[in-house]
Amino acid sequence: MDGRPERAQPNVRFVRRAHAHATRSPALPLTVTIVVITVVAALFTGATGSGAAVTPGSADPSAKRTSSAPPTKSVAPVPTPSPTATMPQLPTCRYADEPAARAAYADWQRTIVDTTSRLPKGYVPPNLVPVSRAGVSGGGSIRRIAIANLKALARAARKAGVRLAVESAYRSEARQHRTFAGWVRTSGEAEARRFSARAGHSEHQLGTAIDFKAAGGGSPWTHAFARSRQARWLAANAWRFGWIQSYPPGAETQTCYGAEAWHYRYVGRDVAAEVHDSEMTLRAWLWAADLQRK
Ligand code: DAL
Ligand code: ZN
Repeated sequence: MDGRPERAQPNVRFVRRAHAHATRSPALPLTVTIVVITVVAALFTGATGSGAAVTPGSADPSAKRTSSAPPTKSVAPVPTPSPTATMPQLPTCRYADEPAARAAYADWQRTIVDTTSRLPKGYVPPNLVPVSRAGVSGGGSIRRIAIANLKALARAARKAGVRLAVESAYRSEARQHRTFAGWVRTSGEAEARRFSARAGHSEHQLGTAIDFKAAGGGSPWTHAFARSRQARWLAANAWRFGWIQSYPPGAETQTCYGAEAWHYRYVGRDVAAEVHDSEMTLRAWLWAADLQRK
């Protein structure tokens, strides 16, 4: 490979995991889910933008990027019948600057921030505290509401012999602006948009997103993190502690971003369990939940 990850399969469904092990009944009643998803898809229909590009990256434009793509087989659609089997194909990703839905600080679990939706200017989440309070090494801050479950996640990982650290956490809008601009300088804007959010559009600005890495390791996007024990443990277990992988393999035609095995957003254990069981991407679940005013 030339340092870039493989392209993932286009035309995957709204669902995100081939290996999902749902243990609860679906989060939404079947008919409601199908109607809601159909409406969401209709909203996206006709959207324009680039699709299935996959490139790792995040905080540090100066970091040399090498492959960190997950194995292609991990992007297969769900193999067994489920409520999601009748869902429409993923919409094409889209770029816009529409005001984010549910942007109140108290609505942190359901705030929609993506390539379409932009957080308000001056958005600075309250009660940011160092991630070290959760007993995790690495720098940065997150909202205090996420600390207990970050601590629980890190403890469970350690028990399983998996040592995690934080590469990047909260970013102000100004910092996200610098980060994106740095990537534009090194990669060009079209390429940068495939792995870095424009200012106002990053989940890191919520103070509830973390880029994980291996303790003692380098930046996750430069060390084949996707195939590491840390990434595999997170993919299987993070949701139990309220953390959801925002950009899973196979969803780039929807999210605009390639798989980021390191990027997790805290949404609380209740919402995380629903998202996990729905087999939808976090983005699709949030849009559906917003339509349903859930
Ligand atoms: N890498 C993710 C998309 C971000 O920049 O927020
Ligand atoms: Zn990230």
